[in-house]
Amino acid sequence: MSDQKNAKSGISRRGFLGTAALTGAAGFAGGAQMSTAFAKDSKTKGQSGHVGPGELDEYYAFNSSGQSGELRVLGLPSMRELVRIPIFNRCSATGWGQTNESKKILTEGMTPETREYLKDQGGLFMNGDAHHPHMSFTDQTYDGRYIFINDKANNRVARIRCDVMKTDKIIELPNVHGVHGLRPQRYPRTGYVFANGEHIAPMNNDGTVLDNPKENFFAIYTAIDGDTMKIAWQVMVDGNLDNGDADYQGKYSFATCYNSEKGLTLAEMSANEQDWCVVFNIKRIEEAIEKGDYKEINGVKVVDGRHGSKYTRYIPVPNSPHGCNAAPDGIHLVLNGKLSPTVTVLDVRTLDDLFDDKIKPRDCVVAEPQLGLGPLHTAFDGRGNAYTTLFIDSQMVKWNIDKARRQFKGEDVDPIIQKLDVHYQPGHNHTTMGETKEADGKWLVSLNKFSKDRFLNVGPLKPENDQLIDISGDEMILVHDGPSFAEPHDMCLVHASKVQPLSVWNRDDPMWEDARKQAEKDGVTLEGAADVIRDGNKVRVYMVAVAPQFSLAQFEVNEGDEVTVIVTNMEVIEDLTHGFTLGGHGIAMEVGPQATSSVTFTAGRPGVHWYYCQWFCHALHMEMSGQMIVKPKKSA
Ligand code: RUQ
Ligand code: CUA
Repeated sequence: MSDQKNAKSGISRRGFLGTAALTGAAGFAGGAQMSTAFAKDSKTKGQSGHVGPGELDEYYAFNSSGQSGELRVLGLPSMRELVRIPIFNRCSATGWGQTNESKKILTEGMTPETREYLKDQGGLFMNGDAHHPHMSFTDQTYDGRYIFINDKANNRVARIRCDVMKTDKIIELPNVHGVHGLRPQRYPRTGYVFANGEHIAPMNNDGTVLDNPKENFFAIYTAIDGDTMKIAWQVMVDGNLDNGDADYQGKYSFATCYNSEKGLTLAEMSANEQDWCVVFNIKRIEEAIEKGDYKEINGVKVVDGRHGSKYTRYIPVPNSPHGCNAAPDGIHLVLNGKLSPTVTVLDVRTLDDLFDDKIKPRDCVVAEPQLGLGPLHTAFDGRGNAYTTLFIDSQMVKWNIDKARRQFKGEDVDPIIQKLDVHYQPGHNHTTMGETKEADGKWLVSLNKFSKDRFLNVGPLKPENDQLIDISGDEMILVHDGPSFAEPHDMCLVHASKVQPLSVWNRDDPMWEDARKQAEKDGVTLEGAADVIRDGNKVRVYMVAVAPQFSLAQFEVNEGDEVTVIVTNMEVIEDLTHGFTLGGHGIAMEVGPQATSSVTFTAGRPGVHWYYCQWFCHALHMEMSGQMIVKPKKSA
């Protein structure tokens, strides 16, 4: 059955197998029997994925959007998209990347070098590659405070406040080239946010060193303080770093490595039969920082964690491992083989002995089941089962961790429970609450990179396909296809009870503290403003928005003035978002209920220009408008 369906994915199969054959990975065997795939008719049984009109979903799905650079919030199981949170992208609707409030967040965590580089190019990165969204933890489960997410493209990590569902911090990581894996510390709380540097480069990448990667190039692992969003420390490692996770005890964190060879070409990168998982000893690294056993590089304390270091251990894993997933039992860590048809399972209870040199790295391996071709990521149901995506086979494989351990010890037992076809080429997968001690084993989402024939043809750029799978029973049942725009990279499935967002902003929110300080200096009260303050050639226009009017129906400035418009929305009821769009000036911003937003621009066009509210807020929404009069230079 799976072969027929996978015939459609011939190109990628060949491509991927080409690599596997090249490296000999296809020959690696963990010893398991391949069980037959069977997919159940989705209508026959299982829990209902239907959420009727007016009903609420049981879970939030925080879905990274890959190269779109934003975070999408869906309801699960309905898979209805609820809101988009701009982060690394420029958002036309909300003015993210244009408002003074968002620009401050986008620029304050930049390195001086980046600020200098962007000086003549608008001052901002306009793109991001948002891969791994994860919620903050307290005591091994989600605490509803923040979502952290990485930007692989421009080396950044962002934090999203779950009370207002807006980004509030973005920092750039010095010394890092491509932030890939990202995970928050689970215990006692977050705590650290761990970020993997994927690409290797010279430590001081200023052009003085350009070659000999084996000697000169490194990858950097970063621990960020999730409360302050300041970098706590970094560790220099051998090889590169792909995905990562943290344990349930707060002692160790992990990263897979796929280019231990430090190669440049594909052949070089995949030459070794084994790469490794790097284990970081958090306490020892903290002691190193305390004792001063680090080098300060570009303002960051960098600990040497290369081979032989007491701060790290390198556990050999076949072959170019990708996903790195800690099981909710608090014991097992699954490393997904990618070019190897296996996953490698570690028992984290062995790690103390490994760091004390009482055992060898491979002694930490307690299972290595052969699952199928292209294992990328694994999710868990809290009942001892694991679900691994098989990219090349286009399948989800359900297997039992305990059985895999017994098989590894030589018992004649097959850990594979079921293989389900998914459509097509799955990357990440995620179970409800599956990365917490409260994993509830209800739903699984397979984030498939290709959709091929599953939807109406929309031309060469096809949607991807996020498939909902019922895992509440003994069998996986495919329930729903969810098309999505580039790229549903990863998601985090959080029970709705963990998140309590506000419906209107608090007036004392720090988001607009700069605007408030400036208003105080100008003798203006934001909450009742209808003021135009001139300060040389700077003009600050303060107004209030209450449906269906702005408190200023007109304001006047001179050509060439630097104009800042500060709008405060004084609605006290939910859903009354206003906006400020200035025609012909490329200016638009969202102003949420009880929020203040501001934007600064140059009045470069003499004449009459209308501004209007772009959020439909009232029967007289069309009338919610006003005029900016720009007096030409000669008459001014
Ligand atoms: S990695 S498809 Cu960027 Cu999340 Cu595995
Ligand atoms: Cu306010 Cu439309």
